[in-house]
Amino acid sequence: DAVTVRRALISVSDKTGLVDLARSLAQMNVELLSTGGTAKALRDAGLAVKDVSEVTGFPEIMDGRVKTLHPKVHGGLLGRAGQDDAVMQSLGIEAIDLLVLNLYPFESVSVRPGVQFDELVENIDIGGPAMLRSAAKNFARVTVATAPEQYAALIEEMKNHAGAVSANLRWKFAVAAFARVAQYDAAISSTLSSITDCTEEGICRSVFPQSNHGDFEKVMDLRYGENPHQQGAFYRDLYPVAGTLATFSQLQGKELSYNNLADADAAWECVRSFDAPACVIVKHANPCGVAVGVACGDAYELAYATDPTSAFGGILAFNTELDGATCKAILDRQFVEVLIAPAYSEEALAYARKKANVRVLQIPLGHGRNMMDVKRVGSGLLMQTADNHAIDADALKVVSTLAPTEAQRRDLVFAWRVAKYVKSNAIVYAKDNRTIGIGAGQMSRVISAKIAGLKAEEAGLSVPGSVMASDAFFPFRDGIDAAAAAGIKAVIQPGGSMRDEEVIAAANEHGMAMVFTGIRHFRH
Ligand code: 93A
Repeated sequence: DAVTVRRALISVSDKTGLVDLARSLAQMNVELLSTGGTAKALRDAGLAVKDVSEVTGFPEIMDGRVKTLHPKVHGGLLGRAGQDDAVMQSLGIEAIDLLVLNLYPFESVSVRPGVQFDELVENIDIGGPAMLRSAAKNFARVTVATAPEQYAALIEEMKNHAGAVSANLRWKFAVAAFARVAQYDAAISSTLSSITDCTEEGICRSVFPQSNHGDFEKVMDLRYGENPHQQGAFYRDLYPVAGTLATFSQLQGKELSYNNLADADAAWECVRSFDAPACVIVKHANPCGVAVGVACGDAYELAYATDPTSAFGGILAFNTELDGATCKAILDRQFVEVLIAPAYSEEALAYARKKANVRVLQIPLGHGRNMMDVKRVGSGLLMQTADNHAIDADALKVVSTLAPTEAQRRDLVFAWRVAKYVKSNAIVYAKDNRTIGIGAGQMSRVISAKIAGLKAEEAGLSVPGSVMASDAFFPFRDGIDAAAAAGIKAVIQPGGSMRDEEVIAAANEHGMAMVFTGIRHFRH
């Protein structure tokens, strides 16, 4: 009982993937209806689209507060095939078979520092959830997509069914739509309940909910926790953020463990912070090799070379499709716990199948970031907004006499990106877009620097000419002295120490370039 899609209403705040989706729909002769901003985006892309206001005969009013709240829209979504045909015909209500909608971004606006109360309130979507509910209730006839990650599946389904959508997918999407509305309303209610004082001067609120959202679903029980005597399970947000680990699918391999998932998250978050083809190898929650290349193959070779000993049994993540030759090179050479990539070539999958134990995860690339971090302490929770700061290469402040060269600048940015994912105290030595040595998790920064040098030596990599990133400021000049002795030529660090002057003087003495980021990336 697949239903052919003839007419679609598209109304999206997040315009990711919108044009591609609409183009595919248009190619399948679907008539497109849209609200103001969405219609404009589609017209700008050269697509034919009808305004909802033309359908309703009513303009969008009150700055968009009322645009789709109309019987022509809700009748079009809720009308039952057969049963409601007569009333629809007599009142000129045309059926809408597909609703593509994502809501006003209330959640992300609500955690933005300094957000004003009026803006928060304006981001409470009314028409969106109403339409989601109408479409989802009428899943017997209507398909409802609520997130860009669903578009590919929707289009594939329609292509395979001559423009129709199966009952199974309609049902799955309807359930997801109700979950989305529930989560959205929970976010509104918990945010508003955290506002302690609403005065004319502004609002006094905490970004943290009064109580736990608790909107998680269990994905699976794990064989055990971090250690075999502990029990473990993996839960994900009811509505996982696009691009994050929780959206993975496992294509083959042994059951995932607690540590696999924790390490996979570290590897994936690090690798997807790069635009160019990159490879990240993680061991015990730390990157032990990271490189950017022209393709996944050379990125892997360079990442591996940083620390071949630690790479054994590691978690390997790529931000591009993994090709057959690289997959073969990896699996012929080393033991791998988990492979992660946004896509795999047929040959890569064929090689992987020969090593049936290797866990192969596919995670669609996406720009979404988790907003909140949670850590258990005693019988309490520590909560913070996630460390989603991305380096702005143009905002680096040169503090040394010597300015970094172009190549050093590139390497500094690279090393800084890696350092963000290394446990503190983190020191990363890098050159030519690859790590040379990584010092992680030490209680003293100078020891981390020494470890980075030792690692490089162990791997037979030459440090002279490399750059160094430090996740937090140098409290003393000793870390700089140690790096200089190893041959480091440029340093990136937050700055802000009481002894910055002494540290900068040390850099100048050693003829090093030094830049400050003004941002710290502790990670524990
Ligand atoms: O302000 S609303 O609550 N009133 C409405 O009638 C309405 N209809 C759609 N918000 C409404 N929407 C939302 O507009 C959708 O949920 C979507 O997020 C957004 C798309 O607006 P535009 O197409 O103008 O960018």
